[in-house]
Amino acid sequence: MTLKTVVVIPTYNEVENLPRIVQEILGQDVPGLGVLVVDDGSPDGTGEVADKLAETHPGVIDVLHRTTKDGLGRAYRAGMSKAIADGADLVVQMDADFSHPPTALLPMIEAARRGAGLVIGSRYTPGGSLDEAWGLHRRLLSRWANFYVKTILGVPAADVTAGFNLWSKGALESIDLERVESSGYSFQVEMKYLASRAGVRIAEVPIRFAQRVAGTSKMSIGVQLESAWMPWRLRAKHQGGVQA
Ligand SMILES: Nc1nc2c(ncn2[C@@H]2O[C@H](COP(=O)(O)OP(=O)(O)O)[C@@H](O)[C@H]2O)c(=O)[nH]1
Ligand SMILES: [Mg+2]
Repeated sequence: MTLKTVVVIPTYNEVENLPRIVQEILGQDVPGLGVLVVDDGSPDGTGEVADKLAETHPGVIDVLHRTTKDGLGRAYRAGMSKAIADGADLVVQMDADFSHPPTALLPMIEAARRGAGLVIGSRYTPGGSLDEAWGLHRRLLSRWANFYVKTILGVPAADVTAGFNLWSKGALESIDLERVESSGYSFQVEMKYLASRAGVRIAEVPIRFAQRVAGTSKMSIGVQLESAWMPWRLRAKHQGGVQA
């Protein structure tokens, strides 16, 4: 049976990357593959480029326009809900900037077919790696973030902060996206935590996480603060203790 797989790509000023990443995604030998771009009114015209791509690929590429930059977590919540409402069996989260290799899509889908509800495109499972261009400081920061989250929340995965994830429809339904609070990048951690609490089977497929190809990072200090604070909030909320 062909599963309908929708790759959700949140974009904010990714005009150079978007056509290239979409082309590479659709070049994968995956039946039933679609793309949903969630653009937050990018001033660089990414939304218009997405509309043109949707016009030339009807029924394969779709666009969700939101009016303002409203955070990665909120963009994903809207996009993933739409993908499920439109009939997706599997939903993939992927960045527009080529950090997440489209070649991993097939092995990730295979892992879902074997019964995983969440498949992480993982930098830290054996065989995974980071771009050699990443300096020591960035490597240590990423490792530290993973260790920090795992120590507080105990999520059973090697890469808890990963942004490249595949979800089955059933896993998303058992989490209930409406309950997810994170507006920014801590969405990634919150989703994995809720999945592990809901008993979702988690698998990891090793990836090489590449350096962004074009454009600039949208990581901000506000996003980092939310990410530092969210594990404590989640722990207080779900495991008793003082409500944060
Ligand atoms: N729609 C939307 N996309 C966003 C937002 N923030 C980041 N993104 C997108 O999320 C993906 C990851 O962001 P990126 O800047 O590469 O983060 P980094 O890899 O941690 O530096 C990219 O495709 C961004 O364009 C946002 O507020 N709204
Ligand atoms: Mg990036």
